[in-house]
Amino acid sequence: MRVLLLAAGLACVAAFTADGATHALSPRDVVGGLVSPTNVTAPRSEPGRLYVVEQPGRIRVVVNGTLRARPFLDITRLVRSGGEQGLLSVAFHPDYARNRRLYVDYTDVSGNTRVVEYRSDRAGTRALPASRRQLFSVRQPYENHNGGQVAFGPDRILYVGMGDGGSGGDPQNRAQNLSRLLGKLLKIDPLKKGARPVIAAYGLRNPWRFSFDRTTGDLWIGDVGQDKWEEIDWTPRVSPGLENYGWDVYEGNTIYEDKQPTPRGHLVSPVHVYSHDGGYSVTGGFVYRGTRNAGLRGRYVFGDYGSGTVWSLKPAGGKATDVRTEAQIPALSSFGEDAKGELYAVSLTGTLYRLT
Ligand SMILES: [Ca+2]
Ligand SMILES: [Ca+2]
Repeated sequence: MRVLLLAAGLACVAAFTADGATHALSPRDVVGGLVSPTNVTAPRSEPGRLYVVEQPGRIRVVVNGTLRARPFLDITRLVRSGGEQGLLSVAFHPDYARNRRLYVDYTDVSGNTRVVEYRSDRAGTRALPASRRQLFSVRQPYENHNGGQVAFGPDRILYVGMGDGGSGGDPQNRAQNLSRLLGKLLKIDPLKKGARPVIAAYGLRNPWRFSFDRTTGDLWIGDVGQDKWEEIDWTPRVSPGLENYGWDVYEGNTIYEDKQPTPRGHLVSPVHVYSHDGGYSVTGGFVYRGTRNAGLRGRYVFGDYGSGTVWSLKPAGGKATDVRTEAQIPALSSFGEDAKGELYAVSLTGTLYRLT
């Protein structure tokens, strides 16, 4: 669905799509021709640069809007790619400018999840294959629901989203099982030698994308639903910990399996849900903290891979209010922030967009 600009040169540009809804955002192409991009991000120390993850196993660099020919990292020979498998995200250490450490999450050639550290050269032009250091791996029983997001929290710890392992309905009930790493949000201090991942939260089905608000430190998770409900989970930075987001007892706010949730930590209901009338696979996004889009400040921007709809909502007193349709982006695989907090998105069809 093509977004048509009303008129150029207006101070406030609104747009309409074929469905007739008013949209506040107009995604602008930055670069095309990417190979199945799954993620976009940047270290805080590098304004003007974006790092785009390509599902087959490459990280590409966009410098001031121009795609560099040479990949930053190429691990295609280590990666099984296709469907929900592949190189799924990258996270730069908060001290990347000094320590040159970055972390990737990918599906290996046997279909299992690996979280691995690389370091870049001093100039930051490429990641060094020989610097590879595996933090941990998790065996995957099915091809789908691999999670795949890595991101640093405000505590400078690396968080890793793990899906429930796949198939449908979490057949081995792993998401509620605290002795399994599937269906969890894990955390690990990557600078601590020999550290093992620990469970930060559980009851997740497939937290494909999650983020931390760069201003408040709050955690936002888009957890992909089963048959009926897509959900957004919100957890304030100051929280008791060990949140149970409900799956597979609950899908969204409705009972999915008739059983009791695991009585550990505390049960958290989604802050927002939408039914499969609005899509079928939520792509969690970011609270906008940039400066260019005044109307978006402080709003959480998210979307749906299936319908391509981008929405935003206003967090207020622990509730999601004023849900607004913002744009359409086909095959919306990820949102991402640049160093200054401006928002971008990638389509699996190969385009990087700036949200403006
Ligand atoms: Ca189950
Ligand atoms: Ca849930």
